[in-house]
Amino acid sequence: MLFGEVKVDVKNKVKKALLNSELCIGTWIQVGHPAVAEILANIGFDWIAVDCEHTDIDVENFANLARAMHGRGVAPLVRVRENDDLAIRQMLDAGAQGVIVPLVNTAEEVRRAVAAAKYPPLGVRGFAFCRANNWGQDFDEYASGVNDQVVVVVMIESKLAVDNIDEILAVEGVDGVFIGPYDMSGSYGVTGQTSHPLVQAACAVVVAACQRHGKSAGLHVVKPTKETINKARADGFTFIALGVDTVFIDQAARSSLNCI
Ligand code: 3PY
Ligand code: MG
Repeated sequence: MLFGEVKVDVKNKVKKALLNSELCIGTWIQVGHPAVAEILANIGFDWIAVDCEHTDIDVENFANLARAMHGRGVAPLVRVRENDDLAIRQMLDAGAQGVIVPLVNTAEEVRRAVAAAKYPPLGVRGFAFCRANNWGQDFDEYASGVNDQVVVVVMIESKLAVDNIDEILAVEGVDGVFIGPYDMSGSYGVTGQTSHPLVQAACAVVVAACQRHGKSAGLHVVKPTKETINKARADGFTFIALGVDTVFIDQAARSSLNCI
């Protein structure tokens, strides 16, 4: 990766995959228990996103989930509760390697998310001793390097965002976009019908724009099956979240009971 004449060594494997539009598979946590994080972290996903938008998972809870993932080869990401400086800063300070920012509709909103995730001069993230820099032991190294490593992905979940997709993708510092199929379906007036032609056409517009801008297209395959996963890949998505811990419990328990 080149910034001007300076070659940056991207060590964050999720960011590297995003910058190269390589397949990068994660999953999603809504149950804020470290045991769930440990189980999922051992399976081989590239990343796990902790969902703070639609759960009561807070910063303390996230830090404990990140501790549970630590050393197991998986990158902890957070779907932050909203596009807010403090919501983003606190999760990065707690050890998130990147943020997935929900309900972003305009380039201005993307610039705000990117600024929140980067230290000055690129952004407005505040400096402090925190879990991410080993409570200050790695302060200098972290402060000087993390802007090039942190992942910033914005969620495309509305018709307005699809209409603005070119301006959104043109913002420097956004590594990719991620479609929330349920909000997207609601925005097109077909709530819950994620396979509806209107939603599918919106997804195709987003993927095509990502390909034009050389950025990664992401999708949450909320209910993963061979068909839904293969379709996501065939449609051109490379940054894919498979399932949700709650959905895995539901699917596995139902299929066990159905064996009787
Ligand atoms: C959505 O479907 O809207 C989501 O945010 C899924 O993560
Ligand atoms: Mg959503």
